Amino acid sequence: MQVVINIADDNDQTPVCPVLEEIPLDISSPVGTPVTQLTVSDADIGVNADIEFVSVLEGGNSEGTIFEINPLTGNIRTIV
Ligand SMILES: [Ca+2]
Repeated sequence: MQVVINIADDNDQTPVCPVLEEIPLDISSPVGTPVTQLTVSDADIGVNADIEFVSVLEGGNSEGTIFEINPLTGNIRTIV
């Protein structure tokens, strides 16, 4: 499965996310298995540098996804 990361920005400096390597994940992994943590930085100051992580499936909704991302930390884990 390929995961696409879109980065949106509301102000001056665009958030930066390093390129991720392929992450092997066993299809039989139990619910809650940690996958990775996204580490995004934003050169803006104060609240303009705040990052929010949101999981969205292609087509614009989040139903049916097999991952959950922590909106504050960027930690991704399996939910099925
Ligand atoms: Ca910014």
